[in-house]
Amino acid sequence: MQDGHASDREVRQLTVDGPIVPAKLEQARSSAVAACDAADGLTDGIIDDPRTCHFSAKANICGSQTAPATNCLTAAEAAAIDLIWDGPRNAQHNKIWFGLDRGAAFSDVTFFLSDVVTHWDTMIGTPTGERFR
Ligand SMILES: [Ca+2]
Repeated sequence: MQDGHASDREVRQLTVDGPIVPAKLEQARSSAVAACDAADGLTDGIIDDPRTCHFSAKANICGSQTAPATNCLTAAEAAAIDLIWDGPRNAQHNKIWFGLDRGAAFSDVTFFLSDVVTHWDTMIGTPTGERFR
């Protein structure tokens, strides 16, 4: 990984080739909500403006002080989740699609992991499964 961003191959290795179990994804999601929920002035389980939430999954790495009691992450898993939240970038590290909002369920973006990640640099997947360059 160079300057904080992963290549197509690295992202694929972190996600598709080594899937993160759903319980860990859900823990990362709820940790992000716990960290950012109150920032909008109302603790209601909803992050009003996810763009203002900069929670990093690295806080959930096993053994760290901020790690959850269960479903903590390896460093590679945390890096992969942060990349999913950040969104895909091309070889020049420019964003080519939006990331997943922190607080949104990872199950909503199965297409994202299976299609977009495997063709990170050249293809963009849409929620309807259409593809275009
Ligand atoms: Ca809130």
